[in-house]
Amino acid sequence: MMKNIIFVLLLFKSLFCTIILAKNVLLIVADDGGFETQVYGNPVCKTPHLDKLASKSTIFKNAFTSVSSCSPSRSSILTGLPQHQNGMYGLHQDIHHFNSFDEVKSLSKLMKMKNIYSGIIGKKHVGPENVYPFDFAYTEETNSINQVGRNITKIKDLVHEFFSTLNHSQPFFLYVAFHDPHRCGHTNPEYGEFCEKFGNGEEGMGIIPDWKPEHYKPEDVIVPYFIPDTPTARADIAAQYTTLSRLDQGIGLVLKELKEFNHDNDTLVIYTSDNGIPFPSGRTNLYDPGMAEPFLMHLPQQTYSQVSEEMVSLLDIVPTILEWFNVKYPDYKLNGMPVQLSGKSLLQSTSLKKSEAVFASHNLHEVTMYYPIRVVRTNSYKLIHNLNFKMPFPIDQDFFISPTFQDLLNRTVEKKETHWYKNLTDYYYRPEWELFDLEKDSNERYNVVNNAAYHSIRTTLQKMLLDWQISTNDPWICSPSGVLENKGRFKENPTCLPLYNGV
Ligand SMILES: [Ca+2]
Repeated sequence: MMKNIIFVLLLFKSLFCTIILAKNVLLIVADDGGFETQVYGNPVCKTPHLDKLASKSTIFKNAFTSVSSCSPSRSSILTGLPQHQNGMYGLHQDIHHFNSFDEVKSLSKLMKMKNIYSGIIGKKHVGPENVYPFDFAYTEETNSINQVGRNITKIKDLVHEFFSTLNHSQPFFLYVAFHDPHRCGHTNPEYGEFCEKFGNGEEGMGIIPDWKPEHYKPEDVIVPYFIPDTPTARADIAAQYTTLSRLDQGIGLVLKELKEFNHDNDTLVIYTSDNGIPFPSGRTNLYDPGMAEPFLMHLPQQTYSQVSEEMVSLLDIVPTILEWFNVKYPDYKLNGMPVQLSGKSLLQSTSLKKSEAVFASHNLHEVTMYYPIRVVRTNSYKLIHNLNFKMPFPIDQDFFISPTFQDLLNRTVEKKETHWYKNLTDYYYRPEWELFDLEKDSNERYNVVNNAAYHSIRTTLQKMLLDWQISTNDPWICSPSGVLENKGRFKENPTCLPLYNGV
């Protein structure tokens, strides 16, 4: 009896403390970060600060982005809406110029409306400003992206400044968006393929005082199944690891500032990445190397680590943070259609319960790269719909010039062994539908969509995907075999009218 009373008291104390203290959010997002960490099973790449965070976090093993492209993913993280619903169909910068719809109620906008102090440090890459306002902002819009996204001493100082300007009665939402470990050979080749030399103290590289670069030998790196095992790719991965050491040490500095300002016991901390790593089948793809993401969630005063196998989406971040702040998602319409969040809060996710599925939606990356894809993924299966399947899969400028892809191109042209699990022809030309049995084929090698044994699975997944597209007002719902008519006499009954185009 006494034991039970003590247990109830302890439970009450724990809930009470959580209710009183739980008021802030720190969201840390890596740029093109993957699973090159001990916590996700890579013993070579040294990431002690992420490991430390993981030791007191829920480690999600089945977390997925809804789109494997930077701006679209960041817009989805900050709005809880897939790219086809929030309007950020491709990259935001320069000629690409994609933006979310003006009426979208993003997280930072909702935070401002509720008088929660919002800050962004690092890569913003979304717009327009009126949809994504922050009270405290140091981003590529007004600074060098390498300074605010890779110079971890500068990032530490900005986090310090954020906390110094904070009114302590005010809750905060701080979004630290590192630019590491993104490639930089396309824009700043002088710093190496992954900017792994930027700030390393060598002549002409500048110095980041807080960074102690880790170096790796190409022969020591772990080559994932989707990357060709060649000396070139190994050197590329070794550079990526060095940049990851800067990200990891930067995260350590941010968390140290959080502690020094006494917010380590009242802040929900989430760590994830916007999209897959910049290698074949990774970024801009919705195969698992492009879609699966690291995801750690630390609750205030959490002192233990636990693993969750639950299927989670980066679309779940907005519902999670809104529940955390007890903010209701507003009722409103976008382009005349009511808006609902399709994600779920993860605050109750500690019981290892399994969600049915996650969904993904990709349209472009760069403006020239129109290749819409829709995906549903369960624990056991993945169904991919390549809407523009008759077109070769497009390749972005940054990835094109990378050593790994150049090596792959050269080896293919010269008819040499590629040491890759695919060939370029299959990579470029994909069937309209791809279905993978992930329990037997976790590397997504064998498309079973036309296998009669999977007919009912295919039908079920197609129905789930269609339902999600309807619930998220996907304008591509009839593509590629029909045209959606939803105005005039079709207003009350939107219909896909057939094109008879043979698809
Ligand atoms: Ca990215």
